[in-house]
Amino acid sequence: MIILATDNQIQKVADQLCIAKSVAVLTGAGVSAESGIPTFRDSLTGLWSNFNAEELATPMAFRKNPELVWQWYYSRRIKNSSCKPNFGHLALAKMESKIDDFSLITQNVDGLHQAAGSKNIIELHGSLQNFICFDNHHHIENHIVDSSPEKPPYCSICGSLARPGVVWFGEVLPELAIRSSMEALEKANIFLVVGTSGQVQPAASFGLIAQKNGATVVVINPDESARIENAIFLQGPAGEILPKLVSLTWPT
Ligand code: BV8
Repeated sequence: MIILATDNQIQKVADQLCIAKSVAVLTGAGVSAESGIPTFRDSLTGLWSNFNAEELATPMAFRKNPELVWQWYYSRRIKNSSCKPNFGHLALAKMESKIDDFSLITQNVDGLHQAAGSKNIIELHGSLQNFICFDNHHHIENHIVDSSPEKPPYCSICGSLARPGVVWFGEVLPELAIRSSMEALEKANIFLVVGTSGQVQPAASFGLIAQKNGATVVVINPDESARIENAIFLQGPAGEILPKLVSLTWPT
């Protein structure tokens, strides 16, 4: 992929970033694309090619066919474990080290921002590093998860089925994640929206909320359709735009 945004366009954002007191970033599946993790709406490949992610990522799908949904998440967990943070993840970790008040809000469940060294991470949709039981959200040990590729193990406390510690469609987001995100959007001078198609609520509304609070919103995405009205658009892959933005903002 090539960078379509001009150096001049990126420099204009760098000029604002270097004087920003508070920065918030929202990432979606696109920021992990260059690490080899298919984006959420990429057609599901192989065994999953005849399924729709939004239909599988629901409590109803799990109740209807726990083995199918379990195997999908198990395969994603194995895939994620072999993927490494890319230059986009690393650039966001460096940006955080340069800005006193920095919040990284992610829709992703792959753990790559943590692996890249980012610290103040708000996981809106949970994490594939964490498994819980369906009925009571008791923690399920990773070694029990790893030893059961075909079907969900049972919770040793209440006997209900294990499930991934992610937020499914139709489930409410963690209260703390929402509260922390709103706090970050209230004070951000700049809000970067990176690698998300803006289809999933409530994250899809964060750009508008940030704008209403007076932030400059910058969208980073190779796809024009991700544009947000009255926002700056830097067209190109996150793994190339973000490192360039960081090097132009902090040249040393
Ligand atoms: C909620 C975890 C309140 C699981 C995910 C009816 C009933 C109930 C709710 C609803 C309803 N109708 C609507 C809703 C709300 C619903 C929703 O928004 N639905 C959509 C589909 C219309 N939201 C919810 O249900 C949320 N909860 O609202 O609670 C409630 C509760 C009950 C009743 C009513 C209300 C919960 C949503 C959380 C779902 N869980 N993930 C899992 O991962 O399996 S969401 C899932 O989609 C992933 O987290 C993913 O990150 C996220 C968003 O997608 P994107 O990240 O944007 O990924 P996508 O593939 O779409 O796009 C990738 C982008 O990257 C593209 O733009 C591409 O151009 C770009 N890209 C590609 N390469 C690169 C790149 N960018 C940069 N660099 C590159 N190299």
